[in-house]
Amino acid sequence: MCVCEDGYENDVDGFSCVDIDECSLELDSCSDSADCTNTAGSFTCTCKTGYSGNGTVCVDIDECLASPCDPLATCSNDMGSFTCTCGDGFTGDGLTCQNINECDNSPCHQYATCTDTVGSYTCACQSGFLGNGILCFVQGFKQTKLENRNTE
Ligand SMILES: [Ca+2]
Ligand SMILES: [Ca+2]
Repeated sequence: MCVCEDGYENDVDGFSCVDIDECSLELDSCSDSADCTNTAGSFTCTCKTGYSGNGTVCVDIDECLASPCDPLATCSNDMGSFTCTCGDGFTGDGLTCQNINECDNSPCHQYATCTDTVGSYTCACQSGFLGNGILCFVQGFKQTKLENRNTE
């Protein structure tokens, strides 16, 4: 039998030494958040993407500190990653957010004019009509009738 150096073990014939694959045998000391790479006589640990450290100890990187999202999005830090979410009234992947034109979906009353705004929209009854833009009625239309309609 040969006496093998650290990181090697006797081959089945007992006359030569072969590398120990610490990674596949789970003899490594890598962090759960690191990738283990077998090398001749040893192994290396490299923190996974989204983590920093020496490979034995890996800690999550708080990517939000670097403000990676669109200014109109909120950033939430996750283990090994992060998420950007566009704010209300905006659409996109969070890295970039665009204003939604709500008027495309005709959210206002048929007798109202819709105006898209950044992050929102407004409804205004056309001239000759009263109301809040979501509901418009002809001037002189009986208020009681309108209230009845709302409660139906
Ligand atoms: Ca090895
Ligand atoms: Ca993170």
